[in-house]
Amino acid sequence: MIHEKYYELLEKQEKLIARKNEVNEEFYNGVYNRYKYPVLTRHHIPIHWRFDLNKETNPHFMERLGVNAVFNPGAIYLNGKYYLVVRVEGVDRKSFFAIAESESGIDQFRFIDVPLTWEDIDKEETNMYDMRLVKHEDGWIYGIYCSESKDPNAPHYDTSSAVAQAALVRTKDLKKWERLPNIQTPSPQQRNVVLHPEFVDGKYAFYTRPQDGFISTGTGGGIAFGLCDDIENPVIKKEKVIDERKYHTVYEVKNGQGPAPIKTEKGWIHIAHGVRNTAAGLRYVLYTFATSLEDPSKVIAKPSGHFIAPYDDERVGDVSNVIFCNGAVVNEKNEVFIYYASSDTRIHVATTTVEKLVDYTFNTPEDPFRSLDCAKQRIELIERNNELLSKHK
Ligand code: M1P
Repeated sequence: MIHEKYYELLEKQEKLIARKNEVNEEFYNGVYNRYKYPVLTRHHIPIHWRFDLNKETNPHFMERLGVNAVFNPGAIYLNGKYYLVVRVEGVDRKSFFAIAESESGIDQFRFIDVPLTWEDIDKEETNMYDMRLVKHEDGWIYGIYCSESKDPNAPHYDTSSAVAQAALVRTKDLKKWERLPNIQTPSPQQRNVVLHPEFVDGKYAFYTRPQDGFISTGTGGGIAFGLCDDIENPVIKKEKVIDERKYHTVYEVKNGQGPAPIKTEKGWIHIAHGVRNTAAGLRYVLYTFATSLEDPSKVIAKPSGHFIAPYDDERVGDVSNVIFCNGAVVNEKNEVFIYYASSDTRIHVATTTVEKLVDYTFNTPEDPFRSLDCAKQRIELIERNNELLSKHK
């Protein structure tokens, strides 16, 4: 017999899922819209994924397998629908992947089927997260995710040190997934690895993030580019850093490619995250840059500062002051949906257009890297505006 509490919770959840989202009119920057509500929270996880519905085995209707957070989704636009491969973190701290679907891309996301699994080829893999979904021109949809295991070289008393590697899966229909071997690179650890959607010089091309520590990138860091001959046995022999960390920028401590870059007439637009240190800990923001259509390892434009930073309630969560993005899609109207998570807790969307992303990325001034030069940059803008204003008095 089904517990009556189930129907009560279901009704409440259906109201939450059906709720229409609205542009947050208090926020304006001309670049993108923010929305009033997150698109997914842990309250969207189906009730039967968390509770045993049977009144006999669960008389108090207790949550048996709780969910702590939903964040950092990969995204894809397929057959007119928006799909997120969401990082779902159980209360046991382990993350797994689950798919949520929406008709609009801004609201009414609903988890479908069951959480994703595939062949278990690595018994040391303990945690998995942050999938980048890439529709490659070879016809497959690839998922590149972070596969985390305990550091085998850590002394026995160290129960925290971990190793991060880039794992690879692929699918044609988001239902049946094939697990391919982990991607090998010259770096001891990898996170934020992303497949470029097109062949480059006839090879598979990846953006990587060389790092020699699990949290700190150590002597590594920066967004790198590398080629791979065989996707079924993925080895990247050479990583070339194309977007470095730099002192006193929003990407001073570390950075990482977000979703696969978006192709436009002027270049590939990249959305990345940058991290800096503060007295309150690390602060994660998003920034953009563009690479050349002829050579996607060549940066040709880079606006200064952040593109999306934690705003209002987004600042607070399990890991506060974090905005992270590994999923964005473009629909047939050239509308762009950027799925970002705030503070490792919930998922939001920001919408813009390809035209606006290009304008922002190519026409926002570059970072002059020094305060006095920043002040001069701003004075130039003010003076140009004052001249215009005086003509229109
Ligand atoms: O907690 C913030 C983010 O930290 C990591 O990002 P990075 O690899 O750049 O340090 C990831 O674990 C990410 O999932 C997380 O949101």
